Amino acid sequence: MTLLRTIGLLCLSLLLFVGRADAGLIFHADLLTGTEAGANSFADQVNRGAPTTGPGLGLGPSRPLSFGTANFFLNDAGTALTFTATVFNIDFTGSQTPGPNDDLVAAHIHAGVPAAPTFSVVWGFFGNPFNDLNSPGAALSPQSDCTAFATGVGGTCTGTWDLTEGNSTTLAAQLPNILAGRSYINFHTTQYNGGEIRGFLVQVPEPATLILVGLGLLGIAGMRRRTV
Ligand SMILES: [Ca+2]
Ligand SMILES: [Ca+2]
Ligand SMILES: [Cu+2]
Repeated sequence: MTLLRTIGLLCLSLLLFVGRADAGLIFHADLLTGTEAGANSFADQVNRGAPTTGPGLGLGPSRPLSFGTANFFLNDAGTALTFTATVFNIDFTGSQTPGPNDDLVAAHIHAGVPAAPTFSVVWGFFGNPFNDLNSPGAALSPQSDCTAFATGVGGTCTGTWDLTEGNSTTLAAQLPNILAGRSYINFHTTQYNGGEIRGFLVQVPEPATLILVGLGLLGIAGMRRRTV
């Protein structure tokens, strides 16, 4: 056996082992204004105006676009989806900026069926509905998995969607939608109460898996070259 062939076979067998060991799934979301859709969202500037400080829709000085990122981990058993989100230029306390238009009013995960521009709220983690039932933030008012930045405008949120939690649904019922790319995380503000930023959950291949696939393919390529 050539060295390359040995490496290739070793990587493929490691890959099978990793596949069997399956340590859960990772998802990533980029939250942007441009991803919004539907009534009263950032996409609906006919009714909500361009992003301004207010008071009043589309009134007052303009304000910077909001954005963020979120990372999710679904455990091996598929019973808990843990997430952390970081968001900029949305006012998490109502006093990070003078005007009300950028104030956070609610944040959720939405999921649903194909071909719909917006999906139903399936699990809320700030404001209404609040579905992270075992979170310490359930005792707060408003109910919240989020913490404002000490300085600057925005904050972070973290929580876990457990198997039986949900807004008239459950994680178990929504997993097929999430795995099929039909879910997004959404932050709603006073000005865009239909949604100011959102991002679809996209599954991220684990780095170890990617490296093993790459080495396995290199090994196979090496085998082919030598046998020609
Ligand atoms: Ca504000
Ligand atoms: Ca929970
Ligand atoms: Cu929402």
